[in-house]
Amino acid sequence: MWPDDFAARYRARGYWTGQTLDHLVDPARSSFASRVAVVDGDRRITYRQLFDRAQRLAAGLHAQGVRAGDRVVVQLPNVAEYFEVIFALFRLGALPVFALPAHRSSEIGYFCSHTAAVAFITEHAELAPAAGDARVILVGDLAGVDGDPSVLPAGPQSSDVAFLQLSGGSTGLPKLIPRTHDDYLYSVRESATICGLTPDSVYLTALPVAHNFTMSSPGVLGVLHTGGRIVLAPRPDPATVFPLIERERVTITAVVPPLAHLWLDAVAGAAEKPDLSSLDVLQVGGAKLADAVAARVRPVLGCQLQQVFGMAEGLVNYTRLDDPDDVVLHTQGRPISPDDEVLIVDDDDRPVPDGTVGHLLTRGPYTIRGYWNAEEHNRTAFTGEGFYRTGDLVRRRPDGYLVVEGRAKDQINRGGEKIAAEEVENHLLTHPAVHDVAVVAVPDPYLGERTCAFVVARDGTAAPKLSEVRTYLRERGLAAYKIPDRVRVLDAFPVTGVGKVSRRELRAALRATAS
Ligand code: J2J
Repeated sequence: MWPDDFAARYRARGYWTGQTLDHLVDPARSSFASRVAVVDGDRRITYRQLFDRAQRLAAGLHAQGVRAGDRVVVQLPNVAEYFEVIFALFRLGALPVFALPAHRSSEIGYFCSHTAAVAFITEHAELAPAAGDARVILVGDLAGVDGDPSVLPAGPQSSDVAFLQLSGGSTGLPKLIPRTHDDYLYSVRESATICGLTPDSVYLTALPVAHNFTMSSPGVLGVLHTGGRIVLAPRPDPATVFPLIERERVTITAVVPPLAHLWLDAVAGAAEKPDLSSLDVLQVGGAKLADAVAARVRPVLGCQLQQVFGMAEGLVNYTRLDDPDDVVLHTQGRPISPDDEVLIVDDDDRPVPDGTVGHLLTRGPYTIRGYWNAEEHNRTAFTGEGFYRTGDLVRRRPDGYLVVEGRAKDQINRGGEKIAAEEVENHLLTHPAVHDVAVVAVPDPYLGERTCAFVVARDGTAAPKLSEVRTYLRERGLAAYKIPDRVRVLDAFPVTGVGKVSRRELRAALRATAS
């Protein structure tokens, strides 16, 4: 948590207002209670209906024993129930732990046990065994969880942790990110302003709704804060999304670079063009957007591009809607807050001049000071002064805008989906024929990066082939996006001067054999 003097400053400057997330849908707060908040297929749910249902669900969960501070692993696709669940949990002061729909027994088992979760809410009955002691509630059974809201105890404090978000991670086990009501709401409110949201905004949720980008930049919470409307897309493919944009007159949506690419190609190649005339803003973030793709957004889609460089740990950078093309097409934006402190440093933590690539460190009013229950990891993930080491390599232009130039963390960014090399390596090390393994990123024209596992076989055994590796990891319950795209067998790994596996040399070897 933030030291007292920082917390006092963030309150004094009006960043932390004392509000809690459950108030976003409170009809008493707003003039838009009768307006539609969420569209899910044929279902149209007003703010008041969402609020009432969340209250009743909160009471039902309370009757089942869910209490303030309890953890509840939430794994829901883009469905209306997601909102009922999170606002019920916010009301109770219980902490959603946001799993992704793609997560399987390995991840779910870890989230449930690591957080000692009391419940696991999912649409995947087959994942129930992974939940351990947590009570499993299937999405179809949620309607039956109901109670009388008048018996609910008082809600949470704004300085409390509101939920645990997932870190992209670079270590063996995923880290959990504790975000408070105060800090998250600040980023949501400012994001809504920066992204020009109004009560007439219609936001299409194309990415998974629980991802930090979709949730808060400005995302679904930004829309609810402003009184706009959320349209849930079950899938992000053009055939699903374009008719929804047309029908619901969507004004803003958020995608990762490969999706931007796909949508652009679909529109450019369509004999009969979809009507995307309502779309004002296409936000692209999660991974580096290629200049060539950025340049096509306005000519092909007829809308404004906004680049978003954010992280679930906090700091979010945006290009602004009135920025010149030079900024929008070639930078990843600048921070939300005047109190976002950004340091760009060399390998010894010494600041580098503007224009020089260095490690991005940051602290501020909505950036965490530590992961949840991870004291040892926190000692290296944060500086002594509380700056978060993002692991990103960036350059700051004289105008203050950031350009992402690469990454120092052992992570693969597969089209916006983050994979911790060590997590996959640890799974593969349990394979009987694997002596050693290193998972690295391979450049890919569509996804930006894919993964390659370099394997050294155990003496006297044949190294597993790609198909075996894939089956093995799937059976271990790893999410599909983390399963390597390629496997390379080596006799030994190249090592650095200090005896560590040289990922740089492995990547270079891949490039050499690819050309
Ligand atoms: C290059 N790399 C980027 C970008 C994120 C808004 C938008 C995205 C996220 C997100 C988010 C990038 N160009 N435009 O939480 O609120 C890489 C960086 C960063 C990591 C964070 C949000 N945008 N990245 O992607 O927690 O490496 O958050 O540190 O999933 O994604 O990943 P994540």
